[in-house]
Amino acid sequence: MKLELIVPVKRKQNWKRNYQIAPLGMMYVAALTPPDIDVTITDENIETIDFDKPVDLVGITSMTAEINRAYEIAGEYRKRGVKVVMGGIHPSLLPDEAIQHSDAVVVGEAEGAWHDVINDFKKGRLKKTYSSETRPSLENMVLPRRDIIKGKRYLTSNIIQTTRGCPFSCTFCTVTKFFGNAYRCRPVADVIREVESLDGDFIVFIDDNILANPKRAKELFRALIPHKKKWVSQSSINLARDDELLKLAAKSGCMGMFIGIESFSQESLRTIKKSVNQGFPAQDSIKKIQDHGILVEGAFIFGLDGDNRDTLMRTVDFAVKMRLSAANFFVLTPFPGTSVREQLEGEGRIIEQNWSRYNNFTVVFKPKQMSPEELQETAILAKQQFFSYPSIIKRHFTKNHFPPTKKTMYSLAWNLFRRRLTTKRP
Ligand code: B12
Ligand code: SF4
Repeated sequence: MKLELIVPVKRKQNWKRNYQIAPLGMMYVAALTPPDIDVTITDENIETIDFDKPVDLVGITSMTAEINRAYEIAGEYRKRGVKVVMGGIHPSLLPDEAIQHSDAVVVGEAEGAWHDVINDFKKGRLKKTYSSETRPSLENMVLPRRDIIKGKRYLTSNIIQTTRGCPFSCTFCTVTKFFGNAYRCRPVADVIREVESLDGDFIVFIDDNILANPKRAKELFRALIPHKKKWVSQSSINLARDDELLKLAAKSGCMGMFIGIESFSQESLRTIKKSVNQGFPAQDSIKKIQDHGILVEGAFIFGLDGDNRDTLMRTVDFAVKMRLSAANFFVLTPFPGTSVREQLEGEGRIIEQNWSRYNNFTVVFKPKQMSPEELQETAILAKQQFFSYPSIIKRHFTKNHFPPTKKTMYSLAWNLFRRRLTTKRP
């Protein structure tokens, strides 16, 4: 039996090729597939789908922004008589929609559900939906199938997930809805075994917040030290509030953290329930993390009810002043399943239902203090200003940072790449 797993991309973006990371979710689904099945992964980020390749079953993953393309792909296969199973974030949030375009939908994590799909398919009795009865344990997980992806075409395939779920419930975020409020951690020994199985010394830990349980994070960082890896991840800003944690992160090879700063307004943080950021000035925390040699890439949300053009452009000035190594000015996006969607829907403020515009760049709702057009222009201007040459120079070269370190040079290369994208409209 031949199984084809597909990662859709809504439009060809060749510039992205060498900056893509390998698709971990599909590498897990492949690893969960019984060994008698011949499984391949086709990732549209780096290759073209051959719809006429003979396959028995197709699995498609999708975030919201890619879902229209995912449905298109499903249609092509179904036209050829091939059964299609959909899974991942968007189909899990809206299974009733996804089943209109597929033969079965896996709601939630594949562990605990995928075996039933395969067994039922083999018996010719696919059900419409599948899901694991309980949240899968992260002990003794299978190792993602890195051997079947075209590893050399990615920036890296050393992607590891060490935790799932998030104890916080920020109103705009899908993570808690999908992976749950309980913070599940893989045993540190399992993670280290996976680290040891990798080639190369650079790792991306794609956890949503690698240190939501500081005791466990310290254990992980201590165990990483002897392996002398360089790594990046995502964390909450309270990394700065625990000196031991911060020192261990740096010592274990942390080069940079992607941190959701979201807003410098305490009132806005309150309305989006970003409790972990409240009550501490972000600037002190950022400085402290940077002083430990860890680069900070910040994420901000544009379009909160307290935002206007001036406050947003002040955010950009601030991000430059704080010498963030990079910044993302995401437009608030009411993804399905989030409480911000419920709120904006209730207030009749959603103006766009086309999922492909739900990409964190396009304005799909009516902001409170601006027109949608003004918010759109401000978000574009913010990127252009932040990635302008004067800003890049100011953020990377100071008297204290001379001569530039290898880390600074990586950050510089990342900024020059990001700069090329600032002229592109969504
Ligand atoms: C890495 C990542 C990316 C990478 C993806 C690269 C790659 N090759 O994977 C990049 C940087 C490209 C990216 C981009 C974006 N992302 Co993103 N991303 C993530 C992140 C942090 C991790 C994804 C991951 O690997 N998870 C781990 C794997 C194991 O989980 P998984 O993919 O869900 O797979 C499991 C199940 O879903 C299931 N499954 C998945 N697919 C399938 C398919 C089948 C057939 C089956 C049976 C099962 C199944 O099985 C897997 C094992 O259990 C998630 C957050 C998260 N926790 O998932 C956000 C997340 C998916 N991203 C999100 C968003 C919003 C975006 C962007 C719009 C903007 C942004 N914030 O950058 C863009 C969208 C892209 C676009 N074209 O516009 C949202 C999605 C919201 C939504 N409703 O779509 C998330 C959830 C973050 C959040 N805070 O809400 N992202
Ligand atoms: S934004 Fe970050 S802290 Fe908030 S719920 Fe999502 S993953 Fe958790």
